[in-house]
Amino acid sequence: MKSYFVAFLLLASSTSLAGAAGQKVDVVLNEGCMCCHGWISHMQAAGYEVNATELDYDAITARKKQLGIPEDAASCHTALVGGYAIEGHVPAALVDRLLTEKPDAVGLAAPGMPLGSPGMGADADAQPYDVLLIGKDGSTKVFATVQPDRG
Ligand SMILES: [Cu+2]
Repeated sequence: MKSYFVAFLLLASSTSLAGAAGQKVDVVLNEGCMCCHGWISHMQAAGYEVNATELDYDAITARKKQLGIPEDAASCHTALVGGYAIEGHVPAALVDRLLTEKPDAVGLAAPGMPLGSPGMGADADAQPYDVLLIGKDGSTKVFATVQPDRG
């Protein structure tokens, strides 16, 4: 029974890596953004290949606008994965889900910088936060409500 369970876990983890393997993530971030680098490490640990470019604030804001990310959904870094925009500290598992489901949409956003989100560190007071699906018309709806890392 025990070995069966371990085999199942190995299968489950290799399956989730297969979803991300070889997927390239292009991310733009502000110079010296520590939480952005935390998110990049999180994505790399999940099997994504990350290419990071440091830009100044205005250039990043312009990139968000160009990609169709609403101002009220904005966060720090902005990424592109498989044709989708990923704004802020979105968990890798939800990026996996997006790439599997392939909705007709701009992408995902974790607005602001939620405590306990990947790259933001654990926080005992962190509250659940919403990851939004951004529509091509600029509308947003909840894609998932995430339980934060409370440490
Ligand atoms: Cu951040």
